[in-house]
Amino acid sequence: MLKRALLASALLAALTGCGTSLKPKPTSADADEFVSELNAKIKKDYPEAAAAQWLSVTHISDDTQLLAAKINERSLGDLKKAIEDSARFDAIKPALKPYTERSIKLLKLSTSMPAPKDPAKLSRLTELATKLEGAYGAGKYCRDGETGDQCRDLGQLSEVLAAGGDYDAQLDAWTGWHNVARGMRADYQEFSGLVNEGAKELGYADAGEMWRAGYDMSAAEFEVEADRLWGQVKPLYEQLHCYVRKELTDQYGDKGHVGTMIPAHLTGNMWAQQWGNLYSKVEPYPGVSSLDVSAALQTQRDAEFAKAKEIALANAAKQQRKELTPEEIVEAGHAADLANAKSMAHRAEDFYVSLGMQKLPESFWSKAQFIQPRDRDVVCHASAWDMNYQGDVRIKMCITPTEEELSTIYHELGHVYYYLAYNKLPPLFQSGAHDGFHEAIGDTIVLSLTPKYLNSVGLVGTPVQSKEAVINEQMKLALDKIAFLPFGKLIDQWRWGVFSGRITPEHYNQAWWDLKATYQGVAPAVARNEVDFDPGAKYHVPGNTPYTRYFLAHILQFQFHRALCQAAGHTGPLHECSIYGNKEAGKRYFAMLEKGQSQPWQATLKELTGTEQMDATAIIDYFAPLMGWLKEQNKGQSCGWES
Ligand code: X8Z
Ligand code: ZN
Repeated sequence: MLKRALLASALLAALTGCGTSLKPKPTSADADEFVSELNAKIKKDYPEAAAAQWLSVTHISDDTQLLAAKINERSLGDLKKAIEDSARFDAIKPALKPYTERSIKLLKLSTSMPAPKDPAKLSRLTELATKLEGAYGAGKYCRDGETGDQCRDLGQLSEVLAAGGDYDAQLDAWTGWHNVARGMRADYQEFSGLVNEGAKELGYADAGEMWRAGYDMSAAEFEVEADRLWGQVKPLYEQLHCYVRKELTDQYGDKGHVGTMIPAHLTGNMWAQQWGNLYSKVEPYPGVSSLDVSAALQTQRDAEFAKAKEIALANAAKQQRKELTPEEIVEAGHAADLANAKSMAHRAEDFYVSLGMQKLPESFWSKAQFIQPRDRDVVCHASAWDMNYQGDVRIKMCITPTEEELSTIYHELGHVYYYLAYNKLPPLFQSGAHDGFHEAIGDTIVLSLTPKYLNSVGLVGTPVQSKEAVINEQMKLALDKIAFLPFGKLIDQWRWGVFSGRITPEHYNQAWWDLKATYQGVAPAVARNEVDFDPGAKYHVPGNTPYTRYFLAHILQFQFHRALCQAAGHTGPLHECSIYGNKEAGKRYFAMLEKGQSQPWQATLKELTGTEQMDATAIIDYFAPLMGWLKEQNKGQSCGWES
């Protein structure tokens, strides 16, 4: 059907080549038909592209990358053609039905990787995109003389940072991973140039403007809006920064700060984006409350290991053996990792089901990637997938038994439940109200994992009710949620600068660290230069995923939480609320998910929260107890930093 429409338009173009327009004006019914045929084509073509993409990141090889790049080339080419074709309805825009007009508008914004029309450039673009993501996924740090298994991947290097305590080992792990990204610099430069070209062909000033145009307001308005939200939360971050810098200095002496800034490799995280791993070192009231979810998860994993070894021993006994071979022990470890990862995912599923949502389909459990395979490179960065717009939903993770990973499972299932909820909509409406909504769904649920709830499922001990316990809990959460805010903002400040040409390749790295300094007050402890390409060490840069969505999500999730707690009839302080098991809250949440991006996000937000504005007062209110405490602690300190 669509083929016929495209053919007709090519014919018309030829007829009008002489300059006198013989083109009959399209009607609004033509536009309706265009959109309906396009939706059908997207639905038909999408599963193949998704399958190729899935294989290219769960089995990284030249072959899977070639196929993914080729299929992506075809999809982006088709998209380009469809967008061009839709331009014939520009002249009759006022006559279009709102549904049709919105569909055409969303079509133009449906990729963050707009492609140039030139076939050679399009082909090069998808080749580079696949190569960059593959390079990130397969990246390893080998010290002098190390080869093969001696080299460490991102997961292993991150463990060194999370453990903390050993300044030199952390610096080595940090530098090792960041240096992996050096090889991406030239490819990224070329890649961003091609994406920019594609955006300009669509009428945008550059790709950054195109990314900012996806928020039901002008790109310029969105930039102001993001700055406004950052202005609301910046004072919270400054207090946390001040306290953590002092604690690090107490611990590491002069090495605990770089001038007035926090050393990038001492935050427990490769990118200094979430600092939750510092909790045990900066706990306000040590010993008051037991909040160590990771320890409980590790215990569960150990129990799975014991079970798996027992089964293996029973099998060995059949061959008259009393001992397991080293290979059998590794196998048992793998089985235990998988069983434990699945049980963590079941824990998360249970929460969504308690809200009235469906159980995950059987295919989820058989087709998802839960743990890191031993026999091949994969992209471990967590993601959620809708493979076919009709129920084949998956996550791709390398789950380990830590609290951070448990939260990430809830995050990914938020995406999955969004997919399932809006699957009944036409494909062009199958997206988040805006991308920050998509990122906020699961995180909102994580805010309901209160000590009381965690205790009820055996993940922490009996909750303590005291002012000190509240401060501890809030500190733990703030190290992740408040610390993240400037990071969430700065990644795209950098990319927008690159796309607009304000940041030139000669200053890629300098500009990156300038932004890290300005927003986060974080600095590298060793000199960096323009051989380095530190932005490439963060997945979303080689993966070309816009990042402002996470900044917005960190504000929205508190807004959602406040609204859902209200719906659930919660009356006490917000941080005590868990919506577990509350069907009314679940109904309200699901109603939002079902809307996808069928209407401007402002309307969707209003339906859930009563307001059309993103607003940081919920996160500010939530952390009010901690902020009061931090201000006391920071009295007499000279807070802030010089960048
Ligand atoms: O990338 C993610 C998710 C997948 S959408 C795991 N997040 C950001 C990150 O890891 O950098 C979630 C929080 C921020
Ligand atoms: Zn996400």
